[in-house]
Amino acid sequence: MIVPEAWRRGVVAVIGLGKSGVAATQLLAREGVRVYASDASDHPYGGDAIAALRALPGVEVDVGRHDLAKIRAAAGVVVSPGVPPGAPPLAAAREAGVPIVSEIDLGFLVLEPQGVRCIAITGTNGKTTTTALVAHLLRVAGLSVEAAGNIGRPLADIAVSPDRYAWLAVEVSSFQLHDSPHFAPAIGIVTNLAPDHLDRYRSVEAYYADKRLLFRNAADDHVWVLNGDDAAVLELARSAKGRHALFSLARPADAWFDRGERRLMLGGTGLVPRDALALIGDHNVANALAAALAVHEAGVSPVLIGEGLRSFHALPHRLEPVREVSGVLWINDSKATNIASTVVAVEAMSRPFVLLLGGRHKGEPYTRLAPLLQGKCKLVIAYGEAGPLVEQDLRGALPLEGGGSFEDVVARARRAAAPGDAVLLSPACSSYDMFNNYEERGAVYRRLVEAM
Ligand code: UMA
Repeated sequence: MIVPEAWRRGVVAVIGLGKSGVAATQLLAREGVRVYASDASDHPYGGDAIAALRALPGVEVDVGRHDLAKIRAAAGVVVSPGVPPGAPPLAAAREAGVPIVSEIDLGFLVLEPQGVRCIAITGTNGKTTTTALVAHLLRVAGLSVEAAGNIGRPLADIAVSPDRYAWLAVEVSSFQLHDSPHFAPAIGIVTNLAPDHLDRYRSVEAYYADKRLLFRNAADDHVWVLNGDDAAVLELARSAKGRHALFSLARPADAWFDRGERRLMLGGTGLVPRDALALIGDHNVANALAAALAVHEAGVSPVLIGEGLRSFHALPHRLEPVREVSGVLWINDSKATNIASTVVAVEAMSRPFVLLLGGRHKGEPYTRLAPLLQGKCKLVIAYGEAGPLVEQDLRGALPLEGGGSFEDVVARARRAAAPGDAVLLSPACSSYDMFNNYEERGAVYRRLVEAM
């Protein structure tokens, strides 16, 4: 493994003890590096896994605080994606000149010499579905592959396990790209770009600048799979070395949607009819085209790609049809934590619907939704911390109600929906005012719907 020599002489500070910090600590300890692992919270995301870290030789665990003196004295810092760059432990490390790398960078440093090849997937929306599609298509083609990164399994966790893969489909968020100077995927996908995470970035440009770091180690033999319909994506990649391959819903491209024939195409070759893809909405056709193009670049034939596309199903919490109750289709899109995702969901709807909108506000106005909802959406139920803001932005544009508890919100939706309608949970907000994360929000929604 390529651990910097200085790290072996000193102590490495791991900041944040969620999944990423736990895996990074395990990996460093295995390599004989001494670790100071800390988390500001009394209840770190890592939960029970943290107790086991204390038993590892050379590992000191601090929960409920970061000892800034120890961090300043460290030989290096490994940071979790959820820790903002301005957080005190990182500011202290920077001030003291301690090099900071992300957990994903550490994982990549270890895995690359083993010959693993990465397909990295980034963009604002569709990353997780596209990552799952890439992994599924490679698996159907008989290749050994694992999905990793933001989708759930840290790269450091793969590096620590004895499992070996030929390929990794790595979902990378802008947070993960931030301190990743060594990350160099063979193939990269950018699904699309839209404003997001304005609670963490001071501007959209700052957010896009982190996304551009995908190309920081671009080389002539790399391939970039880009959304040909998204000017911001093309601009982001403009000067990146390597081959640029485009997918499009609007016109013939390397991968494209033939709308007349309703068929997904790879150049001149048909892959599958649209109806053979079990995913709702045009945006998912774009995700499928991106994944198809990337795995084709990895050597998979169009016939096997077609087979994989036919057998793929929607991921939980992403425009996931839960159940039809008395003619009403309940859809769980809890993963929609920004306006752009909710726009995508609304555009994919083919029935009249009740929309559940709210949670913790992330900085963007909701006014943009009004013209899209008019005529399609029967009622908006505005709830959670963002409820009053949603009401303020959409009042007068369409029927609107405020909601109380999440149970109350679901009960109101049930009363308002008629046979032939849908109820769409696509909140455009984060979940942290009422839940631990969007998965929990989606799971509670599913439970309430299943109990009807
Ligand atoms: N913390 C500190 N000090 C601070 C700030 C936070 O100690 O100053 C601690 C928190 O108390 C917490 C820990 O840091 O215990 C959390 O770290 P984390 O948020 O990085 O959590 P992980 O469990 O390591 O999960 C991360 C990703 N989380 C985020 O980017 C916020 C997961 O993506 C990812 O699946 C996982 O690594 C494995 O790679 C989640 C996510 O929400 C799904 N991603 C965002 C998104 O998709 O929109 C980017």
